[in-house]
Amino acid sequence: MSDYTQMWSDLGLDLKAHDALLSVLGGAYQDVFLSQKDRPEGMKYFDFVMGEVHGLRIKELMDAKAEGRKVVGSYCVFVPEELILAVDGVSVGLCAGAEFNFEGAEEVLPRNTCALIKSAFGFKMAKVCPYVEASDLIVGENTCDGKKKSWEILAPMVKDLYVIDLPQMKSDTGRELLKSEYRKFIKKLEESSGKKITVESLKKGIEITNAKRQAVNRLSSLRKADPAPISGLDALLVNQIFFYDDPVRFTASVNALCDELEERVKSGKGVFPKGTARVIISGCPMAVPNWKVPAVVESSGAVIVGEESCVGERGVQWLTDDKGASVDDLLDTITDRYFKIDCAVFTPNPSRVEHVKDMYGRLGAQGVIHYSLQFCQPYTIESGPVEAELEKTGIPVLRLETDYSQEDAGKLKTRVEAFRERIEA
Ligand code: BJ8
Repeated sequence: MSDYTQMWSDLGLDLKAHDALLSVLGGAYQDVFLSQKDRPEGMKYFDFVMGEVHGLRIKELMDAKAEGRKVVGSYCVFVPEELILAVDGVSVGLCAGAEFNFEGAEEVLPRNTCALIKSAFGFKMAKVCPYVEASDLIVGENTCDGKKKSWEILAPMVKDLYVIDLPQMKSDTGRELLKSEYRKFIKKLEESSGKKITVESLKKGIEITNAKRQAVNRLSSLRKADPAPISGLDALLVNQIFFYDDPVRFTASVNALCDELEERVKSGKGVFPKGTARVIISGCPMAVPNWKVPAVVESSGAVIVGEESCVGERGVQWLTDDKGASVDDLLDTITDRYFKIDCAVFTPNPSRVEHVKDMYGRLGAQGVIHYSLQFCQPYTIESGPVEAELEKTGIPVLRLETDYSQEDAGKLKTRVEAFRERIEA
């Protein structure tokens, strides 16, 4: 990696804490990813991106800012990338997946806040996240109570925080609320960037975002092969990088990876032996570098063949229709697309379990691991009915509730191994 010390210092990072973070991450990456066998050649690009995730990619963001483009950071797949691209902005994900500076986060948040929120605060307060510091605008959204209330605490810590209100029910009034919030968000983006959204710029944003989703969906569908042509860990990594990389370059790299995987499928080559127990993970999103559960699963003799998650199919399964003669027409198609997202913050939320059933059949899975973060009420509460409904239709389910610490890794492994034995039997 080149020397980015000056850039990090200019961004206001705490260089000592940042070095400590990078060294832990580098070690974890080596252990979890680079030690895997028979990885596709196409993963080299994603290894490179991860190696430069705080380096070259941040330099690109700084270059974009110097050209007058705005960097917009967000924490949820309800924030439409199409709109950010339509003002020539750069969209970056800010969710964090490491137990870092939780003691700092717990000075301003209750201890019983989910790790995803605590991690975002821990990173911000320790000044170790160049993405947060590079963002000209940060977008929060009213989803779970934890996020909703923590925006009030985050607001004074960042340059410009904008919060999108979201419906909680899939009703006509809910859809109207979403559309009017997206309309207000357009206004905010236009003010912040000084650029007006036009039909052409919005169609371009839709095209780029759809292409990215299509590439990731192509990758998902290749995972139905037995033997699996790619590990669940590597597929998750691609889904995580989705939120950071340049979208056009990312799309090309995923498609190149898929070309290689198609050849693997044709020749029957895989990363695990044919007949390895196949599972789907369903639940809370896993942000970089949250790799604990997939690493446990794939070191326990099972392979992950799909993620029903916002860092996975829930975030990309629908495309946005690009037909419309006005910005308002296109805002309707964007609203229609995002209103389908079946996050557990909605009540009721029946389509999520239907999606898991569909994935189970389509990807030839033998079991579902439901993953909730401790203190995440929406997913933890929904896990009971999801388990009951899946088991009723003969789908074996293992429910896991965990956090970002490594302390329970051994216990999780024992439970996953027992589950693998159950589905193999
Ligand atoms: S659309 S899943 S990205 S809200 S884990 S912070 S829910 S207490 S992340 Fe999410 Fe958008 Fe929904 Fe997807 Fe709250 Fe749960 Fe924490 Fe969570």
